[in-house]
Amino acid sequence: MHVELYERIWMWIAGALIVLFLGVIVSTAAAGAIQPPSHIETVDPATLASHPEFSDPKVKTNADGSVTASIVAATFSFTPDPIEVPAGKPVTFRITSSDVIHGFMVVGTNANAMAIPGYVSQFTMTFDKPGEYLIACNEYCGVLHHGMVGKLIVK
Ligand SMILES: [Cu+2]
Repeated sequence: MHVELYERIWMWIAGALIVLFLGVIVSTAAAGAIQPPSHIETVDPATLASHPEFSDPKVKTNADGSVTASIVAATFSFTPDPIEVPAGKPVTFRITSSDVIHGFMVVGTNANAMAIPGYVSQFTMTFDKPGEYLIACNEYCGVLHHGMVGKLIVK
């Protein structure tokens, strides 16, 4: 079978790209780079009820004025709700799930993380504008997913 030179060149380029992309996937997986966003901390989702932090998830004020918000997502709500945080202070969100994968998104901000059973997703951000923000689950989690919302009050 005769294949034109340019056809052959493009076939080799396409083949090389496939090998490159597969190589990137395999190497990042092997290097352990595939993990929940920003944080590697595991927690047993089956024993959250007796966990020192997540059995009673709440907002705690630290000595330096910053705030740590521990949050548990479960079908189909977030605990605590509402979440009250101070304006202008760094808020560290620590989020996990007790059942399936949920999303935690503060609508209109950059706050967005997955709530993954077995892991603690953590990120820190500061809310400068006081007000009420909608928290939405943005990972499909079941029949009432569309109603899985919470409220963040910044004051
Ligand atoms: Cu959901």
